[in-house]
Amino acid sequence: MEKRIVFHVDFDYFYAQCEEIRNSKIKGMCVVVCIFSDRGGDSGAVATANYNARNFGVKSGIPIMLAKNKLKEQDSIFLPADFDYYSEVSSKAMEIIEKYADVFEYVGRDEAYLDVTKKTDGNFINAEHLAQQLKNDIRNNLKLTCSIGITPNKLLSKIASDYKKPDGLTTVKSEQINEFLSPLKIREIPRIGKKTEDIFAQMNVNTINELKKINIFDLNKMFGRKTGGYIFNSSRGIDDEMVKPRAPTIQFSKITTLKKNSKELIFLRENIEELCIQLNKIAIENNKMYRSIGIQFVNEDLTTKTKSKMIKNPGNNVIELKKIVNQLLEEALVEQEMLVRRIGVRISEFSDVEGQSNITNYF
Ligand code: TTP
Ligand code: CA
Repeated sequence: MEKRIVFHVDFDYFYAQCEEIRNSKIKGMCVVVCIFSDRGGDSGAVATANYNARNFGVKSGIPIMLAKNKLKEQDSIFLPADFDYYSEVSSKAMEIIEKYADVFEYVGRDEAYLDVTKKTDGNFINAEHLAQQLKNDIRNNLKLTCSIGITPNKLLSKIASDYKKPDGLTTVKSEQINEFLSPLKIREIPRIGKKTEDIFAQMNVNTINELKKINIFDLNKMFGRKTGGYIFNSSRGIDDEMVKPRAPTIQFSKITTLKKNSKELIFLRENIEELCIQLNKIAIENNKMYRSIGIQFVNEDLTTKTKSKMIKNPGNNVIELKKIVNQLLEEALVEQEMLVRRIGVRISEFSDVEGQSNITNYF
């Protein structure tokens, strides 16, 4: 395969950094973004935290209560996650980043792959300059920092972007692959989770260098050919997967927690119609017409139910939106046994209102 240069761009402590951008006063504090379970009080989990908070052992997934305990002596702030706002920051950043790529592959709100082989003439020095420009660009425009891995493939770039965080830039050229990978923990290989790590730990295999000593036949025997082959290749930094053009799916949504859990049509209708008004306003402000309309229930046990519909002609008329949403609501309530805790509306499949363009919101 021809030599390539691939970037993996990953935004640092993303949700918490977005909060710092919005309010620079909290920057020196321990910032913890929480997903409250809407049972009131402190029940729920930490989505992410800034590096100040991480120093005290606060990280994604731990209970909010535990995080509060770890930070009780610190200057700290606990904020509820604001996904609409993070999506807005993400979409602005992605719009900038996209311009630096020959091929741009959106992965999620805070990461993307870029093939930059042509743009850099396959030269790593040019690639480092390009990556530095990209970092400056999003810092100057959005005050957002990211970490970038620059290597010959997606696998290595993903590992490299994580190597020096936050605000990192890590280059691994073909001739450096061995030296770079050897000392790393096998867990650094994407998709190797705790279970696989434990299996290898029992065999006294902890680093990638040690992993490389296991031959392909044994790996295949342990994990099957597909995973065995993946582990064998990954530990040698081999990955042929191309950067595939992929843009973020654009959609707007609004969701609300109901004052009381309910499955009563009239009560739910009142709430969802209010969301329709807010959502349609956003479409109009962004000069967008939409073709797909969907609703979502989050039930009392936190399971979800969705219903959606495509309309014939794109539109952004609030009366039409309410009409379709009401139909969907009635359909969703047939055979609905559980009470609904949160209710939401989503619109997508956009086209520009004539003469206008530029979308700045997606998630
Ligand atoms: P990550 O990229 O894993 O983490 P991060 O951006 O917060 O930190 P860093 O890259 O500097 O290590 O996840 C991206 C976002 O996804 C994160 O800001 C919050 C969210 N998230 C959760 O909501 N729950 C989780 O368990 C994880 C891991 C992430
Ligand atoms: Ca990140």
